[in-house]
Amino acid sequence: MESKNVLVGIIMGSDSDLPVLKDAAKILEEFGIGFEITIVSAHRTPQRMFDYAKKAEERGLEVIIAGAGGAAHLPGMVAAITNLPVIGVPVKTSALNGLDSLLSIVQMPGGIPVATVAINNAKNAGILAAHILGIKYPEIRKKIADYKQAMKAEVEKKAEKLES
Ligand code: RP5
Repeated sequence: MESKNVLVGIIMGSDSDLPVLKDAAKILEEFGIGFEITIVSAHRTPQRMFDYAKKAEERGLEVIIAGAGGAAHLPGMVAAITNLPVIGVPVKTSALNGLDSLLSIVQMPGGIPVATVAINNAKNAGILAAHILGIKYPEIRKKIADYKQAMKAEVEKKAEKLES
């Protein structure tokens, strides 16, 4: 894999989503996966959203991570336009604690799936993107295996300490 290639597009409805979505960027960086990150609002910039989703594949992106809060239409609308896999990140809101975001992202109609992670769990979105890319890129598969191995070792170490 040419690791410098930008394979993942991270988009969010507002700059207020950045503290959450940056966790996706962080884990992709750890895996050495090229990504881009920007703001694309389904409601405030609908044409920008349409253009982004429409051109994503020809620009070389292979997975899109889309985060939004409240009436979180961005992931679903992007999934409707692109043929790339879309991972949705429900961003926690102050009014309804993110349940609104979760339900509006996860409850997609048949035919247009959005792979939805837990509320605010952009880290898992990044890991899931790596899994998807790992089908094609053995180097990424290896990084996921190493990552899981390290997690396992850490838990076992903590368990041993607790048991002693
Ligand atoms: C959504 O509305 C954004 O994804 C954000 O989570 C929420 C609030 O946006 P701001 O009012 O903070 O810009 O579109």
